[in-house]
Amino acid sequence: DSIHHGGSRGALIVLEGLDRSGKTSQCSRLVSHLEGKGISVEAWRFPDRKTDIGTMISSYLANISQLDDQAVHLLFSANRWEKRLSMETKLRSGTTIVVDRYSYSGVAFSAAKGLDIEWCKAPETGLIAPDLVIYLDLPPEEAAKRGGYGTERYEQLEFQRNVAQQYQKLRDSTWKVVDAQLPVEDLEMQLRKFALECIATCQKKTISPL
Ligand code: DGP
Ligand code: NA
Ligand code: NA
Repeated sequence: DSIHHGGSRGALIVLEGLDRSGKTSQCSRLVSHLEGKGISVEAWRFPDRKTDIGTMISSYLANISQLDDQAVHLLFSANRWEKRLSMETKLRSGTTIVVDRYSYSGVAFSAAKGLDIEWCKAPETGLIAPDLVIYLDLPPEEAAKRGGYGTERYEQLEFQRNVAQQYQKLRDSTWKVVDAQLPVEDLEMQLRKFALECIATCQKKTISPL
């Protein structure tokens, strides 16, 4: 079921974790490091709030608009779908993409509201499968201590506990689970190692769908 036509390609590297697990800063550190090595790489994030769908998501997260749980789930998914083709084009052209959140956030955050987990996974089917998933593991209590949460909808301890449980269900043996309580530099070194290994080996693998 391959959608790859040969040649060297970039890797799709996904960072996942609870809010305040340090993903965003680790993503930019990793991208800077890879750039410094002369690797063609881009930093992406989901939700991508710059699109029309992303604007709807953003106002939902800010509690400016209210939406049905199922409707917003599908908006988050559509926000990944609207970027799928450009993602594939980038990867094929040899550019590695480091993405801050992906389908696993989609499933974990919606399932944490009580939506059926299989229903949550369904609209993600067919998106590009990551070559590497790195999970920044942080107890929700520790995340809450990190200067407190912001004001966005999901940034509450009880909800984040539930999200952590959903992530546990999604994890498989291919995920690299890293201790987000390590000093940032140590974390950074681990991420570099995993990313470089992935970039070197993914050349032999096809780009395939989730
Ligand atoms: P961020 O911009 O990474 O802080 O993400 C915004 C919030 O939205 C954060 O609490 C995680 C949540 N989120 C990210 N992706 C999804 C998704 O696909 N579905 C749902 N329900 N929530 C998501
Ligand atoms: Na957030
Ligand atoms: Na973030």
